[in-house]
Amino acid sequence: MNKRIIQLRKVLTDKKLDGVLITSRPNTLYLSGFPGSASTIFISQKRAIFLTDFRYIEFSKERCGDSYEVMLYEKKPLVFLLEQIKNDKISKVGFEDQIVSYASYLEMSEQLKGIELISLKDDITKLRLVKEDREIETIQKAVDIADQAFTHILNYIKVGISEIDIAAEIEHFMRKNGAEKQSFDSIVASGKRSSLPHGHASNKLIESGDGITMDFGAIYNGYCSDMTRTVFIGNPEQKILDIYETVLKAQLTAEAAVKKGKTGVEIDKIARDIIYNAGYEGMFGHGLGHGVGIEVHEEPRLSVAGNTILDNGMVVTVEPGIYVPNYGGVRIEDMVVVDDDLPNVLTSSTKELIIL
Ligand SMILES: [Mn+2]
Repeated sequence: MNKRIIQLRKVLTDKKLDGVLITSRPNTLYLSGFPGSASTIFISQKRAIFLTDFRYIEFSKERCGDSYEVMLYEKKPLVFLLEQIKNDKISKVGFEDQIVSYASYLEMSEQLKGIELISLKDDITKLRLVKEDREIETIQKAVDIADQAFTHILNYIKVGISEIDIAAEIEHFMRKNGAEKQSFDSIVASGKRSSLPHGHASNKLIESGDGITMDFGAIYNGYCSDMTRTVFIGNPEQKILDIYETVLKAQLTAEAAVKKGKTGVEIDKIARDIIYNAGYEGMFGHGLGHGVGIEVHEEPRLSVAGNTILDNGMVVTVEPGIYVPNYGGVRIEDMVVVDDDLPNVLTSSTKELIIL
């Protein structure tokens, strides 16, 4: 954990700040390893203070007591903090302007009297972009749990059960196999509903001929996974199988192009060109992928707005889709680690056409 504090202190130097105040859960978890809510971190060149309330004091000492002065506040954390740092000559403090609500900002300003709050912009996000080996190992475990759930669900899906049955079975399986919880509400969209890119599982029953798009992930040790597969049951129409072939081609081609030095825009365009040239222009209305880590959607983005230059150790999804309104859709999603040449594909579930 010390390494991350050191990195943050470089940000302090670069931005001429006396300290930073971190209050969002993804960033407090990243900087301290403490997974609970109700924590506030203050880091200056001299001090690293971790504030929490009585519910978490013991656990947080265990988690980050080596790197932080772990302190218990009783009422207002920032009033307490100000008291702790009053002799430290702190006047300019960075805060998470892209996350903190306006109401919280006003409260911070009120409570931190005499301190000027400065926008950190994406300084913390940048620290989280490239994953350490240990983080990638943890993410791989989260990915493995989801892969196992996919294998399991193939034996469970049958005509007559509902989308909610499938989502509940996936989630139950993941929890029983090591997941803290799911990364997000599972998407199960079948038949015509599969044209909804983010169709949450409904009461719709699975019918013969349906395509079933399942998008889900597990959280393991604070890190997320995210995968999507579309499978078919009975005798699907040739038209949807052709769509599957196009999405698979786009997925494989774009995935193989992910490497250090490319931008998200470039990778997105590879998949988009394949899909549009096959006659599905306008039917791939989302970005190709996104970073995954402590948050299931984080930087960098693989999309028309993804200007970050990819670097080794970044973890991203590659998830093209085609959605034909009132007909159906297909999406295939893997997670990969950016490398010098071919990416390290973390997701191991087959992408070959599956007809149950
Ligand atoms: Mn995703």
